[in-house]
Amino acid sequence: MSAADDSKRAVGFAAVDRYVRSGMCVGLGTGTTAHWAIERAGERVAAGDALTAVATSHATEALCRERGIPLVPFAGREIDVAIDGADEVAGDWSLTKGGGGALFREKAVALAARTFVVIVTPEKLVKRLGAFRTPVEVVPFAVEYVERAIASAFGAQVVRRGGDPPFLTDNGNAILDCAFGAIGDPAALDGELRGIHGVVATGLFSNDLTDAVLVAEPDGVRELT
Ligand code: ABF
Repeated sequence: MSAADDSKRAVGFAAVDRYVRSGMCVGLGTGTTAHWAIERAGERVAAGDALTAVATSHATEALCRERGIPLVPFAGREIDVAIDGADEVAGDWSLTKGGGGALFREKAVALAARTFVVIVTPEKLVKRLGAFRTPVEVVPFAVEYVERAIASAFGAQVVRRGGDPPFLTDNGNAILDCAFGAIGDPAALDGELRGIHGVVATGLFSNDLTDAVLVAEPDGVRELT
């Protein structure tokens, strides 16, 4: 296993060990770091824990099934804790998420969870969001219209189709990746973008969503305060 995998494993395991009590319903995220939280949850189930999970993507559903973690529908019951990675974590704990295209369901689960735990490796920590392009999920029927609206409001160089080749999300929607530069007010920008007809969601997570941030440091897992 690579050093990066070791770090991601450590922080994924720590999130489950510190925040998931027996029998909880856990929102499980997408990506290579959240992968290890799923692995740890699978170990807990194998040891007899009656955990259940809500998955944030088809890929996460598949891995949960492989690991024997019972899945419940998103509306099925209260989510006790959600654990997920991020593309950027700003100093105020606002996030850029959705680099893998799962942003809508990730945000739905984070909003519904009593506690939302973010697990990252150190390079994800930034002063302000924006170096990573902001994913914007759009209904395909309106994608050209939304592209023009964003270009008109922020400049033509800001927006490009997400994915190479462009892909559809688990919800059947398109992704636009937007380079806004340093983002001073992620919540305000999220609201402005969602005001464009056709935009379903953005990868901008306001800081009030994040309850804990665990970082895999070389000498162990650090919990930000
Ligand atoms: C998911 O995983 C996405 O929101 C985010 O884009 C991605 C981070 O992936 P990784 O943990 O592999 O860097 O949380």
